[in-house]
Amino acid sequence: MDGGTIYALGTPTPSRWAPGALSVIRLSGPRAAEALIFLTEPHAFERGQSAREPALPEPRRMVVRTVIDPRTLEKIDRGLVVWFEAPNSETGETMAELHLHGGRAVVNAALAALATLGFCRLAEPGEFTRRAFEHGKLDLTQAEAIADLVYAETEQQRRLALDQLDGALHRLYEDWRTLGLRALAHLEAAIDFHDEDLPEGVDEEVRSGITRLRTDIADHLGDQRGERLREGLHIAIIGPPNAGKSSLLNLLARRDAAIVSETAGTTRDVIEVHLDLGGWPVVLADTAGLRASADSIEQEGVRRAKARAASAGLRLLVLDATSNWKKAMAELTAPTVRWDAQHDIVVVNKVDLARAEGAGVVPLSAKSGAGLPELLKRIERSAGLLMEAGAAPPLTRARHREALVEAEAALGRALAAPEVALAAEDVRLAMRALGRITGTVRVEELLDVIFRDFCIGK
Ligand SMILES: Nc1nc2c(ncn2[C@@H]2O[C@H](COP(=O)(O)OP(=O)(O)OP(=O)(O)O)[C@@H](O)[C@H]2O)c(=O)[nH]1
Ligand SMILES: [Mg+2]
Repeated sequence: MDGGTIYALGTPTPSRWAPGALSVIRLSGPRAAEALIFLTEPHAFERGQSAREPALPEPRRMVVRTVIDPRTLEKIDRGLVVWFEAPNSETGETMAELHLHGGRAVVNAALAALATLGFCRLAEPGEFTRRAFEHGKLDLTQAEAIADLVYAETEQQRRLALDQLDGALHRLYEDWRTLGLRALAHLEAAIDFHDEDLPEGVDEEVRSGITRLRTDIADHLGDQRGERLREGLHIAIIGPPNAGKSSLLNLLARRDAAIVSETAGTTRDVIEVHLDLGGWPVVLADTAGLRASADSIEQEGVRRAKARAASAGLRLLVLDATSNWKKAMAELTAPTVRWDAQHDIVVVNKVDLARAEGAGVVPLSAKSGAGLPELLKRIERSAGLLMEAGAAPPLTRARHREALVEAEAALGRALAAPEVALAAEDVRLAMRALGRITGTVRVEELLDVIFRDFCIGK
């Protein structure tokens, strides 16, 4: 990659069946404004350089122009164009945009016209965002937030991505780094001033600062909200055979995702569907009925059901109203399966056949749909409690987690270090790990991976 002028279609590639009303082509780089002149001023390209000055509209002001092929002077489309002067643009470079009609022929002709100029090239995936990072317009967490925003499917995912784009995570990690660097400065001062006899261990005040920082990082690591929001909250439907678990999955998914039958022990594998429940992204899993069985396949199903119950963020225990469901409830919750009384939900199904009352349980008929609104409300409430708790921005990526684990361990070593010089080295390592998250330290090897994440229409 070089610092030349690049261009790309910023909107999805129009297909024959679904052209868009609009397509936007973006340019970035030193000759972006020049390219704009050549595509909008007849004969400017032949005249060359001298055409630069007069024809440019005011920066940041959209104007209507006929877009032409600079060599043949063939008209391509009429659209809106705008340009931005460096460094006041998204990438920090001179940028231009062509807002054209969204047909395939229009877009192809405009892209071909740009290619004939000879001094700009198609951008690599993610190159615009990469340039914004390189010019200090974004840090790495914000660059990742752009990808998250583009891929956000639910309201809550969108909010999380937007907070991160606004710099919520950047501020958190940079504040920590500032605290760590301050502690490091103290440690280094101690080393410098005690040339001959180094003080043993770390000064009490610095020690408590490092301890607090380490605790904050550990708390942040224990917080699963962000990952749940990006990947979806895992909800496991569990319960005895034949209670209506698969029926409930199908009801929530609004399709026949799982087989329903009166034969107890129908479901064996874990069946997953992805849903949006009240703005929360959810991965809902139907599981095998929990019972002792001689059938080895069913035993494996029960093992998987328990494993899923243990790993899920939220559990729906489905019981059969026509059975002794209170007894089943007592038997099936902890220790048989993991149970979190504050968030997990007991559903008593088949209330069209038998009445069911009990504190906190949700009566339901998966057959008629009665009770579904109340169940949805309860799921949304639990999901909200699980994901919203706490004001600090949540951890969102495995990449961040890795660096934070490293930082936390290094701070732990610093606290146990027998000598100030060793402690300082560990604090320095911890700060380097934090710096890797935001991109404050050299991160070349990370960049390609991160920026490849988002490339619309590719
Ligand atoms: N009357 C009535 N029947 C229901 C209701 N929900 C499910 N059933 C019936 O109960 C039987 C079992 O339903 P499933 O959804 O397959 O139950 P399951 O819990 O997935 O069963 P396994 O996979 O065998 O563990 C089927 O015959 C359903 O039609 C309900 O609300 N009312
Ligand atoms: Mg089933």
